[in-house]
Amino acid sequence: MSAVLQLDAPLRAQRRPLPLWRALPPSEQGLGGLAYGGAPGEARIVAPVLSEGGPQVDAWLSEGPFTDGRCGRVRWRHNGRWLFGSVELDEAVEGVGLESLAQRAYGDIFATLRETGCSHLQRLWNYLPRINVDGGGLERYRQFNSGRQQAFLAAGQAAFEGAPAACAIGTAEGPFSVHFLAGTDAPLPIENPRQVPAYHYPRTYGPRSPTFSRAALVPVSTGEVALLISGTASIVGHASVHLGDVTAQTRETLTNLQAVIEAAQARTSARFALPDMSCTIYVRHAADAPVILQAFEAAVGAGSPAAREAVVLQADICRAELLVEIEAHGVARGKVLA
Ligand code: 3EB
Repeated sequence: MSAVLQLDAPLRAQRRPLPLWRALPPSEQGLGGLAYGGAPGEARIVAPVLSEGGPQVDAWLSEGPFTDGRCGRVRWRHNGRWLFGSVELDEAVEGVGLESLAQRAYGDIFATLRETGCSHLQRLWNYLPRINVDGGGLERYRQFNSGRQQAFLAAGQAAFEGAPAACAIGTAEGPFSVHFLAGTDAPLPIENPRQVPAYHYPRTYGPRSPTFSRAALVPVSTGEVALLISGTASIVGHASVHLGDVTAQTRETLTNLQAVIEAAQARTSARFALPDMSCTIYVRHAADAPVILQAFEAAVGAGSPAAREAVVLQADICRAELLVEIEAHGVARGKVLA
């Protein structure tokens, strides 16, 4: 296949059960997949899967041929237009804390972007063991934020406006891992008017602010646009709201998702609706899953694609008081507006 064709290669997302995906030959596994409930050797998300369908994969598909490679600790696959990569680091093996770990991981990620020509991050997924635990005077999530922002600045990457869409989730076990989707073209970052941009959170949330935008619009083929929505929680302005009330937190999260979708609508002719999107729901306490799902289904409709395909995971959220976080992605016909 010629390089010209690869530059037009479309990007598609497909969610399917992990056993089905594992049975595919590597040539049909696309760029790669995030394996919720996966095993070592996969881009695994080490979190108990609470949804009925069991472990699932979010596969990111494009046209081959693909090239596989490594850059530092990053393992990647690309086709010249799109790239999916993963880096997993074990603190015990590396012998450094999360701040340095994040700097190493992101340093290798930025080297990968430079080496492959897929220079623009579209979406990042961060998984941190014991995210809310104190790491010697600073919460581990805040240590991660310090290392991440410093790595962005050191690489000359946009650490504030223009930061990529992301999530940062806590796991009980497993390595520190970052998975990422990159491409040759810059996405259009989207903010939520109900929330202070995370990269402008005040110092009370840690010495360096988180580095992410609320969502990204990504042209994925001629006439198709993806909306990639970052992890979204019960935060208004910069404050966590509805402390201790899991139903109210879920509703506020859904209101935030709706607000992000509306903000994105102003920048694209594509029409997005949460009931048609692939959602991942992170639940701090497994016992809360039924009420969270009830509020979620009340919003998207019990029979909707979003309700049928939602992946529910037991995991920690980046602020100790947050009980739920939801992320979503979808594709629709249209263009990103200039
Ligand atoms: C928030 O809105 C909730 O640090 O990359 C959501 C999405 C959150 C991404 C990140 C954190 C991150 O601040 C937490």
